Amino acid sequence: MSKKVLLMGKSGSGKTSMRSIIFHNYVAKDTRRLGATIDVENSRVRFLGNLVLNLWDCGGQDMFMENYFASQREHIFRNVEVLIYVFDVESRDIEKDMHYYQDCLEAILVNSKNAKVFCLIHKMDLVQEEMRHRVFEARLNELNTRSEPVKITAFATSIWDESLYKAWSSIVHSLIPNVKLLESHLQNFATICEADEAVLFERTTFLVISHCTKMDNTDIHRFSKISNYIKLFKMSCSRAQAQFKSMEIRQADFAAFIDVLTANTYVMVIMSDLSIEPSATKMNISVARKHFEKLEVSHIAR
Ligand SMILES: Nc1nc2c(ncn2[C@@H]2O[C@H](COP(=O)(O)OP(=O)(O)OP(=O)(O)O)[C@@H](O)[C@H]2O)c(=O)[nH]1
Ligand SMILES: [Mg+2]
Repeated sequence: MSKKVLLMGKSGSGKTSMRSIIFHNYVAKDTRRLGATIDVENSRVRFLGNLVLNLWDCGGQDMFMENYFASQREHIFRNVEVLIYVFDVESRDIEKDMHYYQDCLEAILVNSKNAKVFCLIHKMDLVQEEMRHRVFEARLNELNTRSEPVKITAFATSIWDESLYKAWSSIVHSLIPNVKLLESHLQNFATICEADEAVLFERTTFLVISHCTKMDNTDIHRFSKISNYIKLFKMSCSRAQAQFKSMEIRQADFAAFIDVLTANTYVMVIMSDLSIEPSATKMNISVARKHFEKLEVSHIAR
């Protein structure tokens, strides 16, 4: 099952950078070497079970954009599941960006009317920290108005922090069929383990697929931070010719376990009841593997 994901936005807005970081193991500074994308670069990324993301990274230079709306219109805009439109927050020609964006929505409405639309206000690191919220809200308001009648989901992102993982986890989440079923099984698993929290990550990207939480936690960005840190750690391991398999962290008030769950996922289990032996938690993860493998193959990837 292949899902077409269009990545669009003006040249230099950061599309190939984010794709390279999330799906091709780049670190942020490597993206400075990227050249402009010529026409469309297609990449297929295997996800859960049979789910394959078919990413269309569309070069944003004017001559390519004009082509997408004219001679390549149907080819580009049909069968789209998700449109991700990337805006450079520092762009000096917002009117032109909006003009292309609206042309794009128009083409989507005709050719893929059920496509979900995500807007990323990108390069947020270039905006002063105390201004970010205000700048984002203003852009979001304008985008909501300009997108009518399409309902959009927007994120403030930067390749220099975990915000990129938050946005892409949400995008990927929207593409997984039967994600609610997966969530309910993860919930059961957490209850059986007596865990405070259980999180499912995709194995290569470390994007969050599903999570369940028993208690309030003050850091709402914790999952995307973990995605970011573990992905970087995995990459350091492979540079040292080692392979990341699992991790256990023990503090005075909690223990965290990260381990392989299925061929496509890792699970993280957070325990605050430290009277529960670590070996019991590891055993629970181990016996859950078969169940989640089956679930993934038979239900999730349908
Ligand atoms: N400061 C900052 N720079 C970024 C960010 N994301 C990407 N960049 C930089 O922006 C430049 C252009 O990025 P690309 O990813 O090549 O842009 P693109 O949207 O693919 O451009 P086209 O292929 O021409 O459409 C690179 O030098 C990146 O390092 C970000 O979040 N913050
Ligand atoms: Mg590019």
